[in-house]
Amino acid sequence: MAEVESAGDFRSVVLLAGGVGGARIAEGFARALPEGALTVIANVGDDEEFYGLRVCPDIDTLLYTLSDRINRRQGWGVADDTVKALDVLRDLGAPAWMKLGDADFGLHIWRSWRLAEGDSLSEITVEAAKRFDTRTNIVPATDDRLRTKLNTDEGWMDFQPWFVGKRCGPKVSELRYEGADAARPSAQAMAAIGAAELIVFAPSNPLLSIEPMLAVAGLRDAVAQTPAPCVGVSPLIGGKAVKGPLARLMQDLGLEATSRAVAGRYAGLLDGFVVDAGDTEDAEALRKAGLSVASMDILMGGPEGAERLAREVLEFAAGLVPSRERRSA
Ligand code: FO1
Repeated sequence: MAEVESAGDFRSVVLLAGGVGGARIAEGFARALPEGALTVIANVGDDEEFYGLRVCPDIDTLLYTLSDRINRRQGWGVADDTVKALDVLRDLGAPAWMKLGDADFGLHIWRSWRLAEGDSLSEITVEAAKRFDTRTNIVPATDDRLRTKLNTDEGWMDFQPWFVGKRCGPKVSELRYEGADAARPSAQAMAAIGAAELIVFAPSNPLLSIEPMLAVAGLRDAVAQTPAPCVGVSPLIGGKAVKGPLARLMQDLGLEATSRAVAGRYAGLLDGFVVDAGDTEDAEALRKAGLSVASMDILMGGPEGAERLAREVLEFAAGLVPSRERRSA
C-alpha cells in the first residue's frame, strides 16, 4: 500500500453505501478524489422485482446522483421524470405504489434484459456507471440474492413494501438479511477492498444499508482484515436522521438512537468515527472506549457540502494511525 500522509494522497478509497445519505457522500468523495479513485460498494438488500423487472434502488440512487441525473428534491429517481408507464400500469389494475418513473423504467428494462442474457449484476452495474459517466466505480456487494426482511406488527414484510408501500408505518421487532449466509461477495467488491487505502462507512442507515452488506461473511472478513484504515460517518445528528426512518427503527429494536450506538454496530471494524460537532457526549464516550473520533459538521446539504465533508473525512483518515481497536475485538 502506498504511503498516505495527507488527504490528497489517497488513490483508492472504498465507500460502503446505501440510500440517499450514501449517495450524497459518494458524490462528495467523487468530487474530492482523483477520477477513478473511488469505488462504491452498494447495498442490494433493498432490491425488489416489479412487473418482472429487477429494481436496485441503492445502486440506482448512486448512478443517478453521480451522473447528476438525480431528482435532488427527492434524493432518488430521475430529475423531471414522468410517470406515463406507471399510469398505464395502474389503469391496467397493476399495483403502482412504488413511483417508478419513465426514464427510471429504461434502466430497469436494460438491467433485467442483461440479467436474462446471463450477465452478472456486477458487470451490468460497472457498465451502467461507465455509460452514465459517473467517473466512479459502482459495484454491488454481492451478485447473489440478498434481501432485507422486517418482522413487523403486521408480520414479515419485504423492504420496499414496508418502506414505500407502508411509509415505514408498521413497528419493527426484528430484521433478517435473507440470503446473506449463502451469498458470496462480488469479485469487484473484494478486489476494491483488497486495493483500498481507506474504507469509509457512509452515513447510511446501519441496519438497512450497511449491515446487509456486512452480513455477507466474506465481505465482512475482508473489511475486518484490511490493513487500510476504516472510518465510519454517523448518519445521526442530535439523535435524528437527516432523512429516513433510522431513529424510529433503532427505538423499535430497543437500541439508543445515538451516534455512539451506530458506532457500536460496527464494533471490531473501525479505526475512526466521525460524529456531528454538536454530539459532544457521543464523541467523549467513544473516545473513552478507545476509538479515534472526529467532530465536524456532518450535514451535507448539496454537492458542495458533501465535498466539504468528504475532504474533512479524508483529512481525518490521513492522520489516523490505524488503532486496530477492531483487531482486538
Ligand atoms: N421512495 C419513496 O419514498 N417512494 C417511492 O415511491 C420510491 C420509488 C423509488 C423508485 C426507484 C428508486 O430507485 C427508489 C425509489 N424510492 C422511493 C426510494 C427507495 O425506496 C429508497 O431509496 C431506498 O430503497 C432506501 O434506501
